[in-house]
Amino acid sequence: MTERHGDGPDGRKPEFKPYHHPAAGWGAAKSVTKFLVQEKELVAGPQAILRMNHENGGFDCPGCAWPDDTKGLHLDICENGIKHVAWEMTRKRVGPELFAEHTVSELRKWSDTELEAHGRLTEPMRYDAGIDRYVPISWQEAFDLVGSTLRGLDSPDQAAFYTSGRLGNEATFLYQLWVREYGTNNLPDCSNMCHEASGRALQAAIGTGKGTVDIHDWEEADALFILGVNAASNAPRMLTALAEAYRRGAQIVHVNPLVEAGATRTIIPHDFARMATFRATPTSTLNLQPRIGGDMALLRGMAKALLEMAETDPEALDTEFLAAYTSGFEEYRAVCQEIPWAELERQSGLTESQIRAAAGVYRSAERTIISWCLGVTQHEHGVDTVREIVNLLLLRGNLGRPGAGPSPVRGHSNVQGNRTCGIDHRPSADFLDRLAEVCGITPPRHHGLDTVNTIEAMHRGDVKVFVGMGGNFVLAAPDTPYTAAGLAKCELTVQVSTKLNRSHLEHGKQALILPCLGRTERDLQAAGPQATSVEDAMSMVHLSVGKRTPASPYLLSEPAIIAGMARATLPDSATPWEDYVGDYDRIRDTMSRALDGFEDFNERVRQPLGFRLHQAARERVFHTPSGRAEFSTADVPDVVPAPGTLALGTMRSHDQWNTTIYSDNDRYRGIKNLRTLIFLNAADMRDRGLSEFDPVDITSTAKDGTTRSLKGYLAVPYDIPPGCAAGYMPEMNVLCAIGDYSIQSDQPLMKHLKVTVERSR
Ligand SMILES: Nc1nc2c(c(=O)[nH]1)N[C@H]1C(S)=C(S)[C@@H](COP(=O)(O)OP(=O)(O)OC[C@H]3O[C@@H](n4cnc5c(=O)[nH]c(N)nc54)[C@H](O)[C@@H]3O)O[C@H]1N2
Ligand SMILES: Nc1nc2c(c(=O)[nH]1)N[C@H]1C(S)=C(S)[C@@H](COP(=O)(O)OP(=O)(O)OC[C@H]3O[C@@H](n4cnc5c(=O)[nH]c(N)nc54)[C@H](O)[C@@H]3O)O[C@H]1N2
Ligand SMILES: [Mo]
Repeated sequence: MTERHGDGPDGRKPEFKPYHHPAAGWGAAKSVTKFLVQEKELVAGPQAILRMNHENGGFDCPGCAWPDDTKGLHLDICENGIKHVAWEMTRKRVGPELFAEHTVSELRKWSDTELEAHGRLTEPMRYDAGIDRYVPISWQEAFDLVGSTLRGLDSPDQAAFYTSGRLGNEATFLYQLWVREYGTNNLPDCSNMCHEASGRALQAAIGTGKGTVDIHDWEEADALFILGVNAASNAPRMLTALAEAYRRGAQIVHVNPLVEAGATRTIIPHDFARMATFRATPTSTLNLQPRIGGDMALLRGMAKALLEMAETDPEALDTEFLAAYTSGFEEYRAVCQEIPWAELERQSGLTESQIRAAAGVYRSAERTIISWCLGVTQHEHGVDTVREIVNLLLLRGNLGRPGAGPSPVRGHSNVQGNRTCGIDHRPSADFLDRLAEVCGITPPRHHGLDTVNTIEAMHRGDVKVFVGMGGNFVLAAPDTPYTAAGLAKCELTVQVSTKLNRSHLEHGKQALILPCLGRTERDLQAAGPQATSVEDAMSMVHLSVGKRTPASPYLLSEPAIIAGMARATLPDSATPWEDYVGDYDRIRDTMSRALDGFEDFNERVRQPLGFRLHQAARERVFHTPSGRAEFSTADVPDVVPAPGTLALGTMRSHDQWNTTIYSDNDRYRGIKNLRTLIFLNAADMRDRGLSEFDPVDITSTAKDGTTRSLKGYLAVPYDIPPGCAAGYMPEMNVLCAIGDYSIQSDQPLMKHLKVTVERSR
């Protein structure tokens, strides 16, 4: 399963040439054109793209969760959003013929890129073990198989229902309703690997699981701190916000072991004059390169420096805010004073003067936003670090006022909406009470399984049915062979998907592939064409309308597939499944009664830009035990690698969407034709006697002492702090042991694997 890219049999030579151009701009335009030609979408592609992110009537970009611009400009689309849309719109098809030609064992030998490159799935398929092939099955038979298998289990807790963050709000609501009416809270989701730490930290500190700022706040901030985000590749529309911030004189501090392209300069997509003259705008005023996991020490050091300033500078702290709205400030001040600078330097990998410089920027700004992504969350101490972000914001009252606050960069386009609409393996009692009252069901009260625990339960034989609503579970999850073996033990695995992927091939004893409509496609139901809603990373909820002819006449919408499975599982259900599918307004009516903040949902979601979900913390009302924003006093963790070992972070290349690999190139990092690589500091290369592209074996050691290896990866010298290394997900998930998850968030430690690297023998 650990395939090799780039340096493989096709003989294309890997290349590495550091990138010195601005992010976005013409390189991006060229790359898009090439991609559209490859997908044979040169005509339809651009037309569809012009409909993307339009208020009223367009569809939401299925790429990232960055909010749409607010000025009526619709050209602020990005290279990677276009690739993502074109990927869904491809003319290529995977029908029953392909499955008739190839056994599953044969398909397993294909690379992940090849699997998806064959195009869109067209019909429901069932695995036939006798001939090791997928064969066509009717929708009704497929639903009946799901229903009878689920009804045959000893307990509803023997099934787990995964969600990938693409699912629209209406389908999400129906999905969790089905699962809870059936009787379990086993709702693992991609968020368990993504921003679980952010949700838990923000909930504990300020009583909301989300960031509190919106896009207008980004336009008003005078300091932006961006931690652990590769903006140019993963949230490209953020580049526009950064460039605009730079032009109005804001300070922009990037904190990342790598200096990513988005932390240098960019060409703003809608700024034609500048595009035409190749004039770039800087997107950074300061870059800090901490060691992997060093963010918390940096943040604590900034707080320490600020508290020192406050001894002589009465304006350094917002003392009124601290007194009126927070709890635990004195304890926090004490831990900041106690920790010596030498320890902060050692743990952050930065010097005292660098940390003080960052604190100076923070002190000089009236309005500060701190933004972060996976570089902060996928660590043992991810929750503590996000809480430290809040601590720092609280010191200067940077919360609940314009231009200030915490702003996590969410991943999938609707991952935030999934949580809001009920995908949570630890639902609150209030949420369940209301669901019970409004929907007339008796939801289970005990907590369910998250991603890691679902995999463990498969191995114990406690989970026997797995349903994946989108995503590519086997590759996204840690410990790839272990996860595959868990799926293989299941009685039934069901994947609702748009394209063929590895999770269809690593399946249970029985298996179904259920193909669904994509977001760009027309969704016609009894009451006419339907729209679904999504929530962006800044809590704006708006409608998304697909217009294209579906990839195949046999596709069903996600709500229809969920309702079909639900009806077959719960024949006596009082839930009006068919009515809901006939007209999504009816789902929204129920949601408006069952969910906080969704009053008059149908009406408000039809406003031109949708609506923002109400958040008490934005008004300085904190739903925490103390009724105040709470400081935390966690210790700065020890993240310094043991002698001879390195801290390895896994990340995305520029040319990939999570488990979807478009090509073996990573333009902004200067890499061509290579994914099986490891970026290393020059000193660490020298210590090991390595030169560029020398093959190395990488061995990780898990918390339980077990080891896992990848062999023959190529070493690439890179500007990364000593003791740190980086490489690509999902290939490197082979190195991430199932037991290596954070005790704070249960998130796999995908940004901090403990490895040794040595020349391949
Ligand atoms: N084109 C595209 N867009 C995407 C995605 C995609 O795959 N492709 N994925 C989407 C999803 S689901 C998500 S969650 C987001 C992910 O967006 P990102 O969080 O940007 O994703 P990664 O590629 O994992 O990059 C993590 C960044 O953190 C840095 N980093 C690693 N370790 C540390 C550390 O200890 N401290 C700090 N400060 N930084 C560190 C890495 O150098 C890298 O720049 O993007 C979303 N958008
Ligand atoms: N090592 C390592 N591992 C990681 C990470 C990391 O940084 N490092 N990041 C983690 C993160 S942040 C995340 S979010 C997960 C991502 O985990 P997932 O969400 O599970 O994975 P994706 O690659 O986004 O899923 C791609 C598949 O979704 C299906 N799909 C696409 N569009 C649709 C649609 O509209 N409907 C349906 N039903 N299916 C669709 C297609 O079949 C496609 O093959 O990976 C995690 N894994
Ligand atoms: Mo994510």
